Amino acid sequence: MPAWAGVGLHQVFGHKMPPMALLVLAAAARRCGWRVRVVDLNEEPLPAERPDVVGITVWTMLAPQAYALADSYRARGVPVVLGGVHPSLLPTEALRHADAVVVGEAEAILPTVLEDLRDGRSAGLYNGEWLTMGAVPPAEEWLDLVGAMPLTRYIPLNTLQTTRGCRFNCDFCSVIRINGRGSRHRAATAAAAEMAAVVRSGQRLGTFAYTFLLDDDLAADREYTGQLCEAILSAGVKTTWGAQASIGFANDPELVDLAARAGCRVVFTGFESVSRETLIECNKKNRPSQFKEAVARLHRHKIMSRGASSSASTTTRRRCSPRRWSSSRPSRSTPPTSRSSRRIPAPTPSPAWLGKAGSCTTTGAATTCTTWPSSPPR
Ligand code: B12
Ligand code: SF4
Repeated sequence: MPAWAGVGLHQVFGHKMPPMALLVLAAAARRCGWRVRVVDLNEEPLPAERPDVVGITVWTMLAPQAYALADSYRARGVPVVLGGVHPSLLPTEALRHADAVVVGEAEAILPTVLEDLRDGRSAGLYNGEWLTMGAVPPAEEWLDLVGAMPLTRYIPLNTLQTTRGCRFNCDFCSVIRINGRGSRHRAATAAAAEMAAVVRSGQRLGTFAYTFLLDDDLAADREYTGQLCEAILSAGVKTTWGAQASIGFANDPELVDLAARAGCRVVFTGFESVSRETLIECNKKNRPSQFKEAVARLHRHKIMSRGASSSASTTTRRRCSPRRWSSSRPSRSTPPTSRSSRRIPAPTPSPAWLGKAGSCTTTGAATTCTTWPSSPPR
């Protein structure tokens, strides 16, 4: 993982986590016989050893560092594969700095890519595939790799991902382009067992028992979230935990109560704006009029609410007052942008796994995608 530049969430809030993409991919590579090492350049120097193949995860904000790193390895004759959000969206750009680029989720295709690079060939672009969460290597297969990393600066150390995908389609977000529409999840009992293993491992390493779920929306499938909380309770997992969830989570009193009993202490919500017009403009389904009660409900259950908001729009800037934000109601002075013919832009070139992508239309509060798979495989 390339080192991050500047001062962001990473430094400001101390939310530093082990690089999950590299951990699960390392576990996938081990399944087909590779010896692996996961290196986070935020925490350790570049190893002097010369690997057979280098894989680098690339987010847009890390792309310059990632490309420079890739170029330096290739200059030494080491084949490089790039993957992650940024190369998935701009694969031809990434391919200028790599021998191979994987678009989308990589667990299924990685063995082929590694074999090709080992044998001195490459197809250039490789298309990932949405797997069921059951096929994603669980924590038991990568926890030893976390143990081998310099851990003292990771807070939280304990992370896991129980679901992939999102049922929404916010304009500014890349998640459904990588992980698809809908939500796939690990069986609740398996996820609770994984959480227990992660916590045990973390405690062995001397960290405090807090676990962060990397899932994009813990409210994506509330029935599943309920089952997960029940499973955590019946497995007796001793941890407090935090998660990201859309506002629907806090609007469900029973679920909030259950989650609190299962150890939930922090919920991150993308409120994004207190202006309904701005939210409509970016295809976000939140209703600012609900924010105050939603946050109050979380607080009543001793769950901290942390919210992201955007400053990208003039409406947002104008209306966001730190004192009034949770109760402010937008006026109807700015007409919302018409959403009637929304299209999801496909990456270039359009990879096969996005072949099913098509047009999404929004009517009122509902978004319907005609050809995008509404529920990826479970
Ligand atoms: C956890 C997280 C964080 C943590 C990071 C902890 C860490 N060290 O990883 C924290 C909270 C610190 C964080 C911060 C930020 N984040 Co963040 N974060 C996430 C989140 C929720 C999960 C990442 C993750 O681990 N996913 C699980 C892994 C398994 O999925 P994955 O990374 O997609 O990997 C798969 C494929 O992409 C591919 N792949 C990935 N890497 C590689 C490498 C190779 C070689 C190959 C072959 C394949 C491959 O295979 C993997 C397995 O299928 C994602 C959303 C998401 N769903 O991914 C956003 C996300 C990565 N974050 C995002 C953003 C924007 C940010 C911030 C800029 C927010 C801000 N405004 O400050 C900051 C960045 C600060 C900085 N200094 O750069 C965006 C990135 C968009 C982009 N274009 O790159 C995402 C996608 C969220 C979004 N809604 O769009 N984030
Ligand atoms: S709800 Fe969150 S994860 Fe889903 S599309 Fe919107 S910003 Fe992305």
